[in-house]
Amino acid sequence: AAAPKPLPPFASWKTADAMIVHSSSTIELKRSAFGSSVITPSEKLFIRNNLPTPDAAIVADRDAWVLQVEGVKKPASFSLKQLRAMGVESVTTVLQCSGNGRGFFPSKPSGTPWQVGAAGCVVWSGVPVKALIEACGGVADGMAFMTGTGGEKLPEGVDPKSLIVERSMPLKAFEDAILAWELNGSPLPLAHGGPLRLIVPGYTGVNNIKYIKRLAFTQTQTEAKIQKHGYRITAAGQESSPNDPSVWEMPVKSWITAPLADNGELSAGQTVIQGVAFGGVHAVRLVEVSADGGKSWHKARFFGPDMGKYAWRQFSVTLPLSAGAHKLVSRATDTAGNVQPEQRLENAHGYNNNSWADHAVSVTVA
Ligand code: MSS
Repeated sequence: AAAPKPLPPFASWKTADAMIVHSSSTIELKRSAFGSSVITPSEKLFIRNNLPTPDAAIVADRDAWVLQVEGVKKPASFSLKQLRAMGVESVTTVLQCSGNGRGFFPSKPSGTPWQVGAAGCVVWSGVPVKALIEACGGVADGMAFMTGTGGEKLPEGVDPKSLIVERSMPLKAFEDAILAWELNGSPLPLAHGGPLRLIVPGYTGVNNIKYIKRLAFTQTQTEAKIQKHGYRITAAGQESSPNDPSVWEMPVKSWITAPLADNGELSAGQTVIQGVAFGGVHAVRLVEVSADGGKSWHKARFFGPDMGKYAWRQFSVTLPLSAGAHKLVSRATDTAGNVQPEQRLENAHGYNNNSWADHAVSVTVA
């Protein structure tokens, strides 16, 4: 096997042996490294960058960072220092890449073959977007989308729309959104969007714009390529079209984190099976676990603190495992009644994989 790739310098502070480095801009957490506490330590949070990370100079003077606000009654610019004085809220969310689980698509869509680790459950603190809107006299009439723009410097001589990380989402997304400057109790690291990041609870990773420089309320979706053609659920084998559904709210999902086949030897008897489950914009209500690939199901119990509807819950169930091979799977249901499906939704780019069958763990008991 090839030697594991080293962490890139901007992420050198990550726990190296817990991560899978696909490339310098795509780093996921190993399935064996989620642990049994609800919060993912920042050192274990995955990284996905569509563009090179900005220069660390942008976090040297955090308070000087400027956010431009448009599509409100009174458009204005605010420094991070001013934003801090406008209000504070804290929200725990699952941050999950739209392509998490792409690695399980037999069609091998292009893009990073993430398994389960392009996800974490973390605490963000910052100013509610609602407070910002209020300070700006309200959303201007006729706006249907909230649009965030990443602060990366773009190379000269290329059409900015082809590269810029700019995403639009339905206007209602502002309700629980925050502009965060803190992650898990520390100033937001550059790798995760410091000094300021848009957090849209329940929406897939790409909508959570790092180093945000502009927040706009708009009548239409941005013309940026990452919105128009990227991150859409396109039928397998087809070219993406702006009419395909955009990847926004996350569907209900769960996966087992222990035991794993490579966890050492399992001996026959009572076995604690555990994992994580979440419902996107809805809380997760129920998790069932099967040790026979989905033939019979057992209700799991949630453990640990409930960090709110946008967080994941840790679940566990203790089942007697006999000697031999077992296929462990979990199936979550959210409070809206959505049940994690057996099969993935086939799509050209491998987004939103929440198939319980794809996330099965095969273990052998001695
Ligand atoms: N933002 C910006 N500005 N840039 C970039 O690149 N990316 C995305 C988000 N945001 C970006 C942004 C993605 S795509 C994701 S996932 C996320 O982010 C991640 O995060 P972290 O912190 O983990 O790295 Mo897929 O859907």
